[in-house]
Amino acid sequence: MTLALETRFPRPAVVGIVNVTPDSFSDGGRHFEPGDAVAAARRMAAEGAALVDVGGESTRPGSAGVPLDEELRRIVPVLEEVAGELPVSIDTSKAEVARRALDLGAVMVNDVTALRADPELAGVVADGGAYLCLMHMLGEPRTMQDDPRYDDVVAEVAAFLDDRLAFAVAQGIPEERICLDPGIGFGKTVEHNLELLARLDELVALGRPLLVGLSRKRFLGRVLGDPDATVGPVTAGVAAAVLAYERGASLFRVHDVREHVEALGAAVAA
Ligand code: HH2
Repeated sequence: MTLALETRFPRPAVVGIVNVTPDSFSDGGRHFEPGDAVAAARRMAAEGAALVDVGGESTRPGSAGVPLDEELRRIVPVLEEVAGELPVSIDTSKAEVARRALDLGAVMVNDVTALRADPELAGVVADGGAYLCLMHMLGEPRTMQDDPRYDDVVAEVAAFLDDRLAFAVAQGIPEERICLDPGIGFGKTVEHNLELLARLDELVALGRPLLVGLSRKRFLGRVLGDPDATVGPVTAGVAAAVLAYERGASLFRVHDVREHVEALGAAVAA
């Protein structure tokens, strides 16, 4: 029997990012060699990450997809080393990648399309007894930052996540294994991201743990006055994560694990 997600990963839980990609927006290529990715995953776990999220496909604004065989070629050697040893999440939208990752010991699937891209992914998650993260995205990575518009971004993201949660449950994935994510930066302007953070309680009210990905995102550089920023400062991401924790977020997908573990540890104690 699988524990409820909130029991297995009590808040605040830090999720370390291991992008096995040459072109990720904030750590582009740093862990592209399997040995580097394995070392990074082990370091993050030692620094206090509750999970490490391994991904072989970049979702940066403007990026195109990666073919299945290339995504497998990137992530399999890394998962062979760490997925039996550390709690691992697989950042993928492809059922076949998720299946291989779960076979190798991954415990969670992080799907930025919220089960919209691959009709077989829900079944793989259900059959594998895996945890699942459902994220909101408007459009697709290639075009999502081309003038995104909402009437009420928070209400629309909440309605989307509620709908995708119901879909996942209808596909046989127990609700207690699912967390939700507003998808900071995925088809959102700076103002949309700030509005989501300001009204995070409306997403917490959906009743499932909330994962937020703020780490190094470009809007953090832009709010600090650099209109061309492509990466946000680590310190700004840490501050935003602490605020999000105070507003009810549970999981924090981050590049800089030690900094977040320390800051969130202080936030818990204070
Ligand atoms: N952000 C990114 C990728 N995956 N998954 C979830 N659930 N939430 C997020 O906010 C999120 C995500 C993008 O960040 P990064 O991993 O730094 O870059 P890339 O997608 O280019 O690998």
